[in-house]
Amino acid sequence: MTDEIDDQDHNTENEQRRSFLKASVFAGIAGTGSALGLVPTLAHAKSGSPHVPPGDLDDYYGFWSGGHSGEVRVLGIPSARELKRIPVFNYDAAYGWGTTNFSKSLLKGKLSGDTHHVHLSYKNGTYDGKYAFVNDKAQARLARIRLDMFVTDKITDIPNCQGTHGIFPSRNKLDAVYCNSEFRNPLPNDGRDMDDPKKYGALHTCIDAKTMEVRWQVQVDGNMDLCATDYDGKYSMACSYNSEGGTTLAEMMGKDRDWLVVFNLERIEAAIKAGKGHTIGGSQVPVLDGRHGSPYTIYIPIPKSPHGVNVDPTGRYAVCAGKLSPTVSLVDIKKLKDAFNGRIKPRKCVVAEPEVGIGPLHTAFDDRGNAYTSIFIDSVVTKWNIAKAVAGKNPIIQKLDIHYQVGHINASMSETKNADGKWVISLNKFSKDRFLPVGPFRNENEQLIDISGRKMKLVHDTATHPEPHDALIVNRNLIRPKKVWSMNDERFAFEHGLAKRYGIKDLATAANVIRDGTHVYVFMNGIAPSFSLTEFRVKQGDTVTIILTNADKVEDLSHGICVSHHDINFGVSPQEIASATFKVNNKGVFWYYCPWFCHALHLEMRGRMIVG
Ligand code: CUK
Ligand code: CUA
Repeated sequence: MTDEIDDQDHNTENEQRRSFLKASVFAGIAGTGSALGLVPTLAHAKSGSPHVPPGDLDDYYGFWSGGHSGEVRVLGIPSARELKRIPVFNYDAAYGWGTTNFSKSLLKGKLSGDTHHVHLSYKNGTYDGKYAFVNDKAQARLARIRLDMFVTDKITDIPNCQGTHGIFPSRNKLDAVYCNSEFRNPLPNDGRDMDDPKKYGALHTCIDAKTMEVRWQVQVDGNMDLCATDYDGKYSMACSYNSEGGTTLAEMMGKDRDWLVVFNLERIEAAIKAGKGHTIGGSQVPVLDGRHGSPYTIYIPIPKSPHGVNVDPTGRYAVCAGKLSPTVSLVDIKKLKDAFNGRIKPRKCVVAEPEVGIGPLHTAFDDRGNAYTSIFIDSVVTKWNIAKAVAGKNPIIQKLDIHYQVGHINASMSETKNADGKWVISLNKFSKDRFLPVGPFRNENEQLIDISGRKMKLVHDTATHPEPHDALIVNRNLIRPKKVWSMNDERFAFEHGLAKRYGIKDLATAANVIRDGTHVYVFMNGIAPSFSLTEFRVKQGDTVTIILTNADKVEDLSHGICVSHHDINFGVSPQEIASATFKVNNKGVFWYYCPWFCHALHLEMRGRMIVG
């Protein structure tokens, strides 16, 4: 291994174009690259092919956050084919998310969210295949997705917080999910202290991964960004900028160092158990004061406005990127105990601080002791060696150009003990000239990099709908989704409750219209290619609840119901039960039909709602 930086990707033409793009980012006018009429001319490496031939399956599941779309996406890797969009905080007509009574009970009237970070539940340092968790930065929520069915099953409102950003689950067992609030706000936020930002606060929140209930919160100095846990269940960590406590950009960039905040979970749990928490406003969640000087936290100084914290697969090091400093700080997790006991200064936990490029953000790992850091302003991925950095040697192995302005990066299985060093995904914020132009709002460009050899090789560009922030690449053997629902699933409790109340014995064969005052309950099934009711009659002004069961048991045979002019549209997959409730305001005939192509006579799968 040599210490030289690999220059093979820096040909002259490429350099000129990149210099322009870099300058434009500094000047805040990124996005004008195509005005120069530049044509992509890079010759891509051809080996490590991402091609998955027709009929073959991918080796990995990719879990992508969907950013301001509010969803989570599933891709196959290495093909980068999009397999599914799982609605979480957003409206989605295909699945009826935002329409069905179940989804409405979770969304509580909100139809937008901002998902940044998706992480899966763990057992013994690797994925247990049970759940995915994702944050909503817009409305301070955490959602859970069931991976047996790839559906959202819980959404938790996080009290006292705004800008819930970094999240990370426990890595030793299914226990907790830790959530950082990025914005500081008055505590409680009820009209007090509005013009006194010094009194604002940000909270680190612990949510029970099994019940999704909020267990406790710890108030910190500064505001937090990304989150990571260790592998032993002892610590959670948050990179923290704005140690200044400012409210404007200039104020937030005043200091040369901010922090990595480390939370001592054992001490926090003990204090909560001993009843030491206080409550804020109307929330019942116990809160501890973890600001400077508390036994619950340490603040490790990190240059400068750090962004991103990632723990390597050995569990020994946390890597915290500088963002406004060209460095990454390597924190030795073994030293945290001494820092908590006051035997060493927190800063002594930093065992190396190599320069990796301008604007470092996030770091992923292979199985050979190497780290891959995304460098936003330089538009490169820097490969560097952890052991060399700790030994004080030049750790840089290669800098690979990406296109353009990478935010998150991740490697296959990088956030587990079983990192496998096969692929890196670079989630680039600007695509500029890489795809056919589609108007002023552009897709993003996500680039697949083969990291199996000594040199990284760029092998694939993928346009994605804006804006994924983060992604996981998970060995497919760890995920075991089912193909058909069980009609007894707890998800259908509401519909079973209605059936019981109105004496419906079997939802799979139901064909009943039951009036209860001005509320009409319509129980029907779908079996390709027909509904069990080809018509039902209601009165103008009624409220109608349709309870639809897909009685087919055949894999991939979905139905659904769309009621013309009533904004009702939802799907039911095999053996699934769902319901939706709506008002009928106008007399007339309204066709309902099955919106999922289910049969040669799918178009005939319809009926009439007659409103008299
Ligand atoms: S943040 Cu987006 S690039 Cu929300 Cu993970 Cu760093
Ligand atoms: Cu059922 Cu189309």
